[in-house]
Amino acid sequence: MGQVSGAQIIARSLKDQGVEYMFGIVGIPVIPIAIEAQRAGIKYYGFRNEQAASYAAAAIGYLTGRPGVCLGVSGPGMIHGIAGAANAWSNCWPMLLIGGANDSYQNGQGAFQEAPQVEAARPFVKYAARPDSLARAPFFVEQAVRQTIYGRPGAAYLDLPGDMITGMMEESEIVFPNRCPDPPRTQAPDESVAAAIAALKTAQRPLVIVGKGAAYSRAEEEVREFIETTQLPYLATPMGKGLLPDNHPLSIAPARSTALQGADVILLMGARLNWILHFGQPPRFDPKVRIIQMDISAEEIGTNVPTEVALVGDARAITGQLNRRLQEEPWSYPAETTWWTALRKKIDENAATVEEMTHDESVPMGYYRVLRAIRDLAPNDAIIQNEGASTMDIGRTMLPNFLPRHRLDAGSFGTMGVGLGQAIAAAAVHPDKHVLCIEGDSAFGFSGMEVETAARYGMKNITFIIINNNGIGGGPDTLDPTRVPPSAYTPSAHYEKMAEIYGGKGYFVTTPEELEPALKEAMAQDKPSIVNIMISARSQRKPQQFAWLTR
Ligand SMILES: Cc1ncc(C[n+]2csc(CCOP(=O)(O)OP(=O)(O)O)c2C)c(N)n1
Ligand SMILES: [Mg+2]
Repeated sequence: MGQVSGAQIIARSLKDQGVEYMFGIVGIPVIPIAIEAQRAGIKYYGFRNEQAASYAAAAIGYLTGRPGVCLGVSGPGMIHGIAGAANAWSNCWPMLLIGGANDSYQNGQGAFQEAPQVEAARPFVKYAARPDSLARAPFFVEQAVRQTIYGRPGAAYLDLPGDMITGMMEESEIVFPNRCPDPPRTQAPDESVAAAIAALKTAQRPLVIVGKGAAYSRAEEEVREFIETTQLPYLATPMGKGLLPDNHPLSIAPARSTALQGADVILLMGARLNWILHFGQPPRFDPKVRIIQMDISAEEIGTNVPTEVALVGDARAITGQLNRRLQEEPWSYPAETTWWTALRKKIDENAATVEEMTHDESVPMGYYRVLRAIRDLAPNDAIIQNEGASTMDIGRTMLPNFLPRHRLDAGSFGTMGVGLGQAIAAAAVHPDKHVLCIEGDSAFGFSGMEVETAARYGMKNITFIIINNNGIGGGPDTLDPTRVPPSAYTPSAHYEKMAEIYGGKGYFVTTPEELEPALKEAMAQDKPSIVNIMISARSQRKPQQFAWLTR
């Protein structure tokens, strides 16, 4: 025993609470926290902007079930980190933002980088606090971590003044709480489980929607058993994709609009009826649709559409309950119904349209041709990070996921700029898997400098792929600097040259002949590589009945 510093106490508390990853930028007063975190065995990743670091921390929460930490300096650093806290809030992902703060004895004096940080974080976090003393800091760390993962997951904020970080204490005087256990898997009452099955049995046109809440709760085995036992058609939300493999015969993804519009009973499994699902309302949904809603948050029940049966609790536990009930009284939805016929017809029609577009060999290329190449070269266990407007909307339909929690994108908040941070988080958690970071040229620009971060940490498993149409939804081939349209970026910008910063390799692709060889070579490099693919500014999605925009 002896004297320990505030930074040591914080680092040990974080490690005790199961924090494994920290992303951030150091400076006064948080440098010692990063150093002590590394000493405590937490993997620290120094970023180029706290926004990207905060997106990485939130992705860690989703991928691992324990919060990632974003560490930022006081004032502007912490403010940048709010971006990730807000993204975590909207996605319901655990994340812990830690902000340094001015020395507490300078409060109100106009101290260096002084800012109302706890107040600034508050609307986006479940818990925001400044420890009231160094001795009680471990108590606050445990509270913060527990709040991020118990109930509906989300972000927490801890505010640490410089004098607390550098303060010294006798180690024997500090109480370190035990690791807070993973959250209890709460179940639904038996009568609700019975009511859910009974409601499904009365459906003419049932549909299951599997969301990222179910993915977060690691419900993949239970959901697969449920879908295969009941033989119900299902649709995955963007990050619910992969909970069951996307090529599953019961997936009706290509007939999404038809399914949403026609369904008379919908079982939501960890998916919210927010904007991504058009609020569950007409004209995208049947005005009389009946909803069975499984959600971790009681407050979510009944949002936008009244709920017929509420299943409040953990998706994995409750789906297990449904499965046990189905073992007692077996039931499945018939394979030959007019509903299935309508869905299958739509699936076949859409598949034919898309297939044709993927084989269009014209120059400049279109999204579908490029995404086909990526699809065909991606290993089945690749982690797909995908953001942009059309780059993401088309990417979601074209790039299959075969495993749960293997897709990361702009999410419920529609945040551009999450891509590189999420890719780095995924590469940190899965060093043995390929991470394909497929970005619109605009999306890439938000955090493009983090290619250097990925290279610095030897993340050769990441390939950055930019689908470049000269702007936000496309821009002109030439620019007059006196009349730049708001959506335009530099035509044919050579983003791939950023790989030269770290001695990596970049590829500039303009034709279908160059495409596959460049992707293959890039994926085999021993440093992260960048493939910059020019496409037509006029390339678009196939005509949609109702577009599923996700940003
Ligand atoms: C933080 C943030 N800023 C701005 C936007 C608005 N926005 C939506 S999509 C998009 C970029 C689309 O362009 P790109 O990434 O090049 O994809 P494309 O559609 O051109 O393939 C932007 C800026 C946003 N969603 N998030
Ligand atoms: Mg673009």
